[in-house]
Amino acid sequence: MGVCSSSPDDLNVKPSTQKQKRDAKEAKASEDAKIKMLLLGCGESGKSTIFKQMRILHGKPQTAAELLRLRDIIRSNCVMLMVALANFIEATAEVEGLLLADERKAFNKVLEEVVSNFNDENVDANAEHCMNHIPQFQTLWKSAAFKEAWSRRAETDAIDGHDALMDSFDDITSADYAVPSNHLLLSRVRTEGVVSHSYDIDGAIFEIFDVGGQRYFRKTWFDCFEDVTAIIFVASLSEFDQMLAEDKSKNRMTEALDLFSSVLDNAYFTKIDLLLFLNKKDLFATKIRTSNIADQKDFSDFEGKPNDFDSGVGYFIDKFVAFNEDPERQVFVHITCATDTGNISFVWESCKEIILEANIQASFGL
Ligand SMILES: Nc1nc2c(ncn2[C@@H]2O[C@H](COP(=O)(O)OP(=O)(O)O)[C@@H](O)[C@H]2O)c(=O)[nH]1
Ligand SMILES: [Mg+2]
Repeated sequence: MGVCSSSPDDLNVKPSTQKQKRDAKEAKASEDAKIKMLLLGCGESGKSTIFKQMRILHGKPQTAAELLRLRDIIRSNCVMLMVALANFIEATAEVEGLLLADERKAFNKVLEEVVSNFNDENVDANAEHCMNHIPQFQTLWKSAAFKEAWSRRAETDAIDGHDALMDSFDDITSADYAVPSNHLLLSRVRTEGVVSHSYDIDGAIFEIFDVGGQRYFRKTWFDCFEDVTAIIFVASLSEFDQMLAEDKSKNRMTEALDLFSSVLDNAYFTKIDLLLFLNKKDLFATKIRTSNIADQKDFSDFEGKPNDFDSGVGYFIDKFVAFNEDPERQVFVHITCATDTGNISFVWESCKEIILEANIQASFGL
């Protein structure tokens, strides 16, 4: 995009300064052509998984070095799950009592060598623990005690969905393990600060920002709030009966509702329609069969059919959408499964159209 310098002022500046000015104008023009999209939401809602899906759909495949790192992250995720369950079992006598003699031996070894010096952020150390305790983890994952602990995972820090990793434990710990895309999408590292990536999508440059969702990371969000075209707010449907990792007295869904309300009210975003992804529909579908929404203190006003997927989803949609008091503004709701590439590809097609339209309107100042 060329910019002519024809004003008298421009003629009076030195050539190097003229060039700087021209570069700055060009940079500004290309900034304007960019679509800036934020992924916002609480920790573990699924933001980074959607960020990964964008790369699967529009970016380059993982490099060999990235795949190697992912292998270690996945092994570390297996250890994180086993530690979360072991902590719960140790503190819950009736579950600990389910351990058989050989399982108890494996359990003690894991407590002593893994749990006692565990640091969930040290991927390398955890991947090493994984490889050094394969028989113990195999024994424990099959045990009645760990099955019971998994069924009570809402009371632990276990990440829903990571049972699928332990079910593939033999593959994951084999020497020739090549990370499949479903494991890539299940892998979890906590996002710290803000990360972004640009993709050329249908001729438009989308710069997509992923942020750390836990309370202590939210202060970093403000750095990327200017000139935003679109926001995807991600909330996990399946977390209506779970407490926050960073505050065990706060229901995760209530935290998501509060955060959504503050995003809607944020002065930077008043002109932006919001795309709301009510995520983890697969886990919600399983959970709703046995967990009643009305049993949660914060949602005791639920009057829909108990154990019914549609009633539950409808109730939470109403709760989120009710925060939008501006008739000029829209909240587009999608019920998603972020680990399912087909589902995200389908949902993204309609979101993309809305975002491109919003970008055209914004560029005409509408
Ligand atoms: N089963 C299932 N797991 C999901 C879904 N979305 C995210 N996850 C998993 O939930 C965990 C947290 O997701 P992540 O994207 O890291 O959350 P973030 O903290 O919001 O970035 C990861 O292990 C994901 O694989 C979903 O729709 N279904
Ligand atoms: Mg993340």
